[in-house]
Amino acid sequence: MAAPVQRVPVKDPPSTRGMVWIPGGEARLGSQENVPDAPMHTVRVTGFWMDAVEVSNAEFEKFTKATGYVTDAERKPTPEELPGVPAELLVAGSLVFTPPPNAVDLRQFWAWWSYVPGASWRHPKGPGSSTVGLADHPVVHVSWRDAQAYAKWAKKRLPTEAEWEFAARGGLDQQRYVWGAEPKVKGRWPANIWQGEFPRTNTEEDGFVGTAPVRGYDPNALGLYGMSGNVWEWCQDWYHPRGYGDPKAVQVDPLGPTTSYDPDEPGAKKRVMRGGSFLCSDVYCLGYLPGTRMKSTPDTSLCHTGFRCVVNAPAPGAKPANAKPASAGTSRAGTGK
Ligand SMILES: [Ca+2]
Repeated sequence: MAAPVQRVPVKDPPSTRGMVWIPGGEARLGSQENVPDAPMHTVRVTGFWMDAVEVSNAEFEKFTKATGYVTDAERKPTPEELPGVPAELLVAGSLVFTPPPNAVDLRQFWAWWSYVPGASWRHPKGPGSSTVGLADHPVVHVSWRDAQAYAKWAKKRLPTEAEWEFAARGGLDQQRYVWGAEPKVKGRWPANIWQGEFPRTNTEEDGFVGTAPVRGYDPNALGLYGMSGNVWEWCQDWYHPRGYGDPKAVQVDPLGPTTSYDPDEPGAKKRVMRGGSFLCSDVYCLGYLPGTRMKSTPDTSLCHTGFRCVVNAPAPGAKPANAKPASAGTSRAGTGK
């Protein structure tokens, strides 16, 4: 029997405007696709609030205007951050998806990823591009560190990986998709992923080649939009292929492993990303399914990665926790690591 979660009063609870209450409970999480790093396991999660949508360009702009924050992609890397890299190559930029001109082996991911100097959340495709017309699209080219900075400013935090998947499944038990068992709903794609021959031909059946508006598709059963496809979302956890612990034990509000390991790149410590992106399809990337995982270093930014936040605050209708100590909130170290 797992230890009960310690409850502490929440003083001055944060605003939950634009957020959805995720009732706590127990669920089977993990991939049904026999993905080695995501075995099925049982998690018990305390209720929390989650942003209904991914953080949009408009919301991120409010943050940068209020704080003057400069993202990792906008900042020239130092020689200490990238030892051994020639000085002329130390330029601000980010990773942009570029369809290759010729057929490629799907293992050669470098064939469609380019480090583009000047690419950032303000210039998603590089110099000359902008976010005009994309105010309600998810912000991209934000690193885990950038997401942490935003969350701190917003008095929120990044979700744990368990919270993210628990919320994405929305009470549907072990379903392949966040909307159920079938790939389409009433003949339509319920999420922004990739249709066509990856990575060269996007037939845009779902309406979008790149990002879609944060409310571009129907929400899941809990009222969360975009929990499948569109952009990957940073979680606070370190990535480790065995990060779920004992699959036979019930994990209570797990915070993830205390260190990171990626067998594909053993020297790099990485954070978890969830939910997949507009580049996902069953041919290339199952990341848009609720149980599958991705990882990247905390300073990496990409054109298909954003985030959303969560907070611990009293449940809807609960009495203020500072008046009655048992109503809500947990002792979890929820500010990230
Ligand atoms: Ca699409």
